[in-house]
Amino acid sequence: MRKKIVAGNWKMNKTADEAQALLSEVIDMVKDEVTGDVKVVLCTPSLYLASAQQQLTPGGKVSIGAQNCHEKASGAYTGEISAPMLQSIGIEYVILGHSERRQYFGETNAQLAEKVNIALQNGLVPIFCCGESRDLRENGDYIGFVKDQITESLFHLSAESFGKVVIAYEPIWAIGTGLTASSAQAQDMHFELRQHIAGQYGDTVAQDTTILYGGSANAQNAAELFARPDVDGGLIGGASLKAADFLTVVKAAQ
Ligand code: 3PY
Repeated sequence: MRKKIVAGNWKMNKTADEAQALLSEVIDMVKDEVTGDVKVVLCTPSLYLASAQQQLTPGGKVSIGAQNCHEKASGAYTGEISAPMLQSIGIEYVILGHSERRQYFGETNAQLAEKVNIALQNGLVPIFCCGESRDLRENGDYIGFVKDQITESLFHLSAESFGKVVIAYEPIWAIGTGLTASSAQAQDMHFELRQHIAGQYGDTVAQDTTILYGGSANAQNAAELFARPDVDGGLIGGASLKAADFLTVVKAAQ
């Protein structure tokens, strides 16, 4: 079923004490001030996942997510973390294919298909990121490019498995640049992606797919972005690092 989700992507930020304080603040604020039906996911650095998970109140609106996992279940992959490990400490979500992972760690659509598989096999909800570069947006078939990312990493899934995936459209030109897609640009792409999904899985699955917008979404622009019919919430970078800003974004989605 299509859900409203606001996921914070903390990236490689916060010391342990800062992470604990931010998480407590967000949990308290969400408990006291968020009444609507919106799922809040905090994707912390992997080092803090276990303690973050223990800070949660059972049955609350907040869940914890990882920012990546390896495509293999276990083995000699120094420094990596696996989907079974995440599942074993109760983690529910995992971001896969963020453009920073694609750019700095060379992740490919084919590799991401494997990561999606292992995440699903271990009961994790993949937040699958896709998005085009600025050059492509200005000079190329950027819609086709993003559709291909989805085709190559997700369309091997059965409709049932696909239905468990959350998609995050994050134009690379809007990540860490302070530029944001206008709400019309976000809506246009989300609409295109929903059509693409409908072509593969049918209308019901497409309508039920949660598609988040990411890329400098913040307290100022979230309400306008989330008001668009095909934008089901956000994957939030910088604005998830301050509890008050993040809360404003969460409230914009309810
Ligand atoms: C951003 O908001 O810039 C992000 O990359 C979120 O993932």
